[in-house]
Amino acid sequence: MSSVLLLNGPNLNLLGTRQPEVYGAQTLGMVEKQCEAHAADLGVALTCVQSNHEGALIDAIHSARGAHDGIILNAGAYTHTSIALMDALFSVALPAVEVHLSNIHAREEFRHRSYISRAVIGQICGFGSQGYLFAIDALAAHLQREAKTE
Ligand code: CA2
Repeated sequence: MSSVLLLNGPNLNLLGTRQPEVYGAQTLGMVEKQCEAHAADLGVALTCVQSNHEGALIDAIHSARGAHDGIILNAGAYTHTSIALMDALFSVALPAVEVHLSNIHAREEFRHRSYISRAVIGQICGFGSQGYLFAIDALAAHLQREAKTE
């Protein structure tokens, strides 16, 4: 059984409470429950963590090394600013998938740049909370391919 860390960054604890037209109506708890069920169907153990603090997100990424096989990350607004989060992802060298609820490329210019993208195997954005399920599929398939070639 493989193990994946699902990490959500700043303000994503507010999901379902404001701006449902942009971020959907589901709470983070609902999204995490769906993700856990979907992962379990694929034989993946999912651990969900959310923090509003950059350092705590970095610590969680560091702790993933040796504890998890891969990372799914929605870094929120840190996506567009945090070289430190990008460096943390590079430092653990785990396969990671970047997720955004909204299509960041169709929004304001400042959301088009992602530092996270440089350190991940792929980015999924614009599909709302379903994007997390796509990310689980993509990462599970990647880990299976990796296991076969080992
Ligand atoms: O689309 C995404 O998932 C984002 O990562 C969400 C971030 C935003 O800064 C990124 O550009 C794109 C913002 C998360 C804010 O979440 C809220 C949820 C509900 C109510 C208010 C904010």
